[in-house]
Amino acid sequence: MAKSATARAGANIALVKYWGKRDSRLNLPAAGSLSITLAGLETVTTVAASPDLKADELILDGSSQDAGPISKVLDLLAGPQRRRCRVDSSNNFPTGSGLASSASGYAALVFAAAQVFDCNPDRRWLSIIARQGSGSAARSLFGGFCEMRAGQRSDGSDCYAEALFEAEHWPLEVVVAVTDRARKDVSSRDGMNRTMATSPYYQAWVDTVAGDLDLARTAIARRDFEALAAVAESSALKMHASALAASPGLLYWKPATIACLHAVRELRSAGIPVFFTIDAGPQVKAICLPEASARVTEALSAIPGVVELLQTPLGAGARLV
Ligand code: 2P0
Repeated sequence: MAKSATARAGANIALVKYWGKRDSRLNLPAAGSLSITLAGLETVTTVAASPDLKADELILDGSSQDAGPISKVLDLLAGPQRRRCRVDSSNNFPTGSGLASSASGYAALVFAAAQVFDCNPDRRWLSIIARQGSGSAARSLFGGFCEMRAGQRSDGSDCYAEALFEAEHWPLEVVVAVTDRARKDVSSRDGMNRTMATSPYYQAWVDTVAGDLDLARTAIARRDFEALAAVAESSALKMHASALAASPGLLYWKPATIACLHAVRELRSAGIPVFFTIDAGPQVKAICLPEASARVTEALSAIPGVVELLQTPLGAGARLV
């Protein structure tokens, strides 16, 4: 008998970034991270287990892909003797271009698969499984504001994500300026491995993260926009500084990326509550208070090279459809 479930999960954007690992085999981050989950950038994934399948199959946005990475995660969830699955996953935003598709993808996968295999549905435990697919995926199990704990144990049992606040605590808006829809040349995983191995600034970057987490947690608890803006921009720029100093240097930005950063800074200087963050890709995420989103969208849409704008509030964690 085939058994299937469908789950949806939102992409998340880290305000305190994850960039580097203390264990690459178990995918344990070198430091914690803190993120917001987005309502409007979603992955919907159906997992169908069947005794007739000889191997797992993965269909991503309508085309067949190597199922190896998801097989590993399904084995962690339900053991290697589990039934094989057909996994059909689609994103409503560009895949693999610095918009956290692996995060929402693995979160939706483990959430749907836990239902199919009657596993423990505890989100903390699911985040430990999702992390082994993609570190940032642990955070997409949760909605609103989420923190990923680096943990200290070598088995990774204390390395999980947990909720800080639901989206309603502080209804921020996110405007994503897409400057390039192409898949990036260097994946996050390869980029952070290269940074760890070769950047003279890597350890300095890691050493600042715990302090940034304290600042960000406090700013969010107090809904202190200026304080959150300062720490989030600093975290993003430090992450990129460590990556730029790798060998060869990792340059994820396009000219329009930098133009967007200046535009966001100019808006904030003019009293508009907005700040930026950038992940391992050329897109700029502008985070603002809801009353500022029209102004932010207008300013970013005027920048040459911005090919698309996506606007979204914060959203809920992974859930069944
Ligand atoms: C983040 N990124 O905190 C950071 C900022 C990208 C830049 O987490 O190797 O795809 O699978 O654990 O999760 C992207 O890294 O890396 C990421 P793996 P992942 O959002």
